[in-house]
Amino acid sequence: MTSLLSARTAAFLELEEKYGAHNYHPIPVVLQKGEGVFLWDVEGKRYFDFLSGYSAVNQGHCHPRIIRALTEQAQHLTLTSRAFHNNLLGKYEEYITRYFGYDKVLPMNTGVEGGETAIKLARRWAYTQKGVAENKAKVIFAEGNFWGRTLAAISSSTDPSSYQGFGPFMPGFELVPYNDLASLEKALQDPDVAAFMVEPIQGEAGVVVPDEGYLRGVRRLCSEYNVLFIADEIQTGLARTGKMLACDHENVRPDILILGKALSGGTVPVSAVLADDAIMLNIKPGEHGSTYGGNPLACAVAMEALEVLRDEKMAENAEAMGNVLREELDKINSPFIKTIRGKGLLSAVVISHSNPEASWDLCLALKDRGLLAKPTHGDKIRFAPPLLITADQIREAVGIIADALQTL
Ligand code: PXG
Repeated sequence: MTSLLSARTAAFLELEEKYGAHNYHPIPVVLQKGEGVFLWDVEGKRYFDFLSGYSAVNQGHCHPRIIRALTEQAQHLTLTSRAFHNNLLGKYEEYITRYFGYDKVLPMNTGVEGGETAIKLARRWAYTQKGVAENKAKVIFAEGNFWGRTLAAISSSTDPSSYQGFGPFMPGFELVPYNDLASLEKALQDPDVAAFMVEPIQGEAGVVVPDEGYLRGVRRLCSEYNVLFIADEIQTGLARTGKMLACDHENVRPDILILGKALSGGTVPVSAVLADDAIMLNIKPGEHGSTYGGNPLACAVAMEALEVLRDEKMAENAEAMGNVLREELDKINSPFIKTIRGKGLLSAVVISHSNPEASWDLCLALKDRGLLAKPTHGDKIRFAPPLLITADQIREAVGIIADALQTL
């Protein structure tokens, strides 16, 4: 099924098709404006945003405070590189380490760089602190993980569309099933293991929520076997699941915490790796970094983005509105909804239909009715609106979803 496109929209699509690499398959909508929970296309049509830039826009589109911080700082200083100091880096480092309760932060840009940084920290810690022999360190990942597109990230992937045809792969990576503490314990018994890197809820895999107690179990096992627990909270963190961090649901503190996406409220790429001195100080000057990491524009924006989350009680709203969303979705009487799952405002429905294209078709029907969402892994559709959404807006959006399901 294809929805009818105007000549105007088609022209934008053709331009991308002709001049851009074909590495994405977007929903055919061309957006030009965003405000809060809404997006507008080039025809002026308004949509509920139920993706939030894969959770980069938790604070809502063009949040006025974040945009003010961005534009004000942009008029003074945007980048110096780390060859010199800048007047915001220390202030930001103090702010974010106090906010999350770690000794130190290492600032990067994209989420995947945060993951790479965490793994380098863990390997270095294994060699200098744990006593693993040079080049022998192992990092364990969970099957179904997604942490980006670099060669290291795809080396831990179990999704052929991520890794196939891009080998050879990074050595020293091993996999265990997600949500399986017995398998994890077996893997951690190997004395060469430096770290276990895991998403508290698997986002890209389709919002896979582990059993209650899994994260506490991971914490206990990592401590018992002297292995670092790396939490990839790039998609789950920053109030998305109803707590500031998804790890907070089980009151566990990872040894290394990776943040990204909403750390800039959807403005510029900002990621951060947080850890205590015993881990962080093993990397010395010249051994890691990035041209844009810690730039003053990013520092100004990240502080405001974090402040907004707290001031506007976005974690609390995500918790309350997530419950409303799943209650309302539960009321829809459709044979095509197989499962509804999630935590806070990170939700997904699993579609069951004889047509393998049903989820895609449903997203087109949603688009036609004014709601934007995207399928992941065929049959799953993530519903993750900005965290300032209201109960009335959720009811209106679920009305659209119920109506669109009728077209299948
Ligand atoms: N960790 C998690 C849990 C993620 O969801 C990353 C790391 C990587 O972040 P960067 O900023 O490097 O993309 C993600 C990214 C996409 C795409 O189009 C990315 C994500 C989800 C869906 C699509 O690459 N998450």
